[in-house]
Amino acid sequence: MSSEVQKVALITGITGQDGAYLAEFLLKKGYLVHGLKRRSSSFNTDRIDHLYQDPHELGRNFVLHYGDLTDSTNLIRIIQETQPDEIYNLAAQSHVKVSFDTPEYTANADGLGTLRILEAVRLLGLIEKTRIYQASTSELYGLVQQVPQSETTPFYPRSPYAVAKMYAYWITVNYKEAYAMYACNGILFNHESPVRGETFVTRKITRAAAKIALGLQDKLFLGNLSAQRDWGHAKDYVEAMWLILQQEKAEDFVIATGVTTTVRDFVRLAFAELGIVIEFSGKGEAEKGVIIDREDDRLAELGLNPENIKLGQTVVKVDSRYYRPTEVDLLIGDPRKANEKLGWKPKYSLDMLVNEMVLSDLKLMKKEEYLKAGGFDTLNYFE
Ligand code: NDP
Ligand code: GDR
Repeated sequence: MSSEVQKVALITGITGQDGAYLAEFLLKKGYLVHGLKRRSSSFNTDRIDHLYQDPHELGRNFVLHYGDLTDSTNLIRIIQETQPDEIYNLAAQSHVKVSFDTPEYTANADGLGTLRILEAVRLLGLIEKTRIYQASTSELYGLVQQVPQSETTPFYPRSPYAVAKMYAYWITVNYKEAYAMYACNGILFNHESPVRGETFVTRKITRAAAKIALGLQDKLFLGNLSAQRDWGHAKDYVEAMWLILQQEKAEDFVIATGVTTTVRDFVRLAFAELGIVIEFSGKGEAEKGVIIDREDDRLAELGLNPENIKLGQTVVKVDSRYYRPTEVDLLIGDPRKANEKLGWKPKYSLDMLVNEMVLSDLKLMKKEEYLKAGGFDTLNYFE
């Protein structure tokens, strides 16, 4: 054990994709990790169950607290009790499309929630001690004005989510300037992983591709196939969050790969990983993706039955219900500042990301396939 004092981190949104990767990352670095989780009527800790430590054990370094970003007094109490050296504010209603349905709640949690954290640190006299990371987003750029987007590109948010995050961005800058707080924005472009929420487009695609390959689903319905995103891996991006809080001076950073891909191409890549070749034809709502070829060696390698993959079958269709009232068409990040000042570079390429996500979903869906075929009698197969 080193003689260094153990650092304490508080992660809001610890049950989400990034919270889970960040918690694992900080625990490996020797941190005492506190996490804020919401009360829910069913278990919501799937992504962090492997990190759980029994509260009856002494010397725990992973502790969860019930809380909510809409509840100031709760946040003040938890920050007072935990006295964190670093707060990572990752909690948010993070779905852009859902923010059009729940704009007020999104503003409260994503916008005012950030203010509540900053105010709590200030009121508790922790300005000197506590560094704050705010989960800002490439959605701030919104309507395309220039590419690639960097720290100096103007914002033009295009959803209630992005507008709420814009408030959070500026209140973080303001508290840094007004109170000399160490408070930073990481402007992160899209990042994904096998534990990405199932309704974000990459995961929706990798899950459906696996199900279609196993004959468990016929079609995948998507919205705007032409949207372009700069997709990285969450594992790389949580390392950048940590690096942002280890600098001498608080600064904001863009974290991105610098490569952009259409949703359509992500679909092609995901199916190709399973040995299924897709071609798109048609325009707008009439566009569709059809299986035009099959790689039998790859199917055999993955234990897939070629009979489930029928040439000429339409597997992707457009459903306008997934369109957004206002869309963000093109995101490409310029990560040069992070490369130069943080020494940060992504280790994952898009191909590696797609490979990991597709194979992970194939494994999950195989379990579903066995269950469907054999009921609970097949469960011991997985032991
Ligand atoms: P997720 O949606 O996977 O996780 C969001 C987390 O926030 C969950 O733990 C969720 O809890 C929690 N949460 C939601 N509302 C509240 C609330 N009112 N109070 C307390 N906790 C709440 O998001 P990601 O992990 O993907 O993203 C992390 C952060 O980074 C978010 O702020 C997101 O907006 C931002 N971001 C994400 C990017 C990405 O590509 N992933 C890119 C740029 C920014 P529960 O599990 O109970 O729902
Ligand atoms: P995004 O991610 O809105 O960029 O926000 P999402 O995966 O939801 O959408 C990416 C693009 O794909 C298009 N799309 C679809 N999206 C979804 N969810 N479902 C569909 O069926 C579908 N079809 C096409 C979308 O229109 C969009 O253009 C994510 C979130 O993690 C935010 O919290 C984060 O701030 C940003 O990334 C950076």
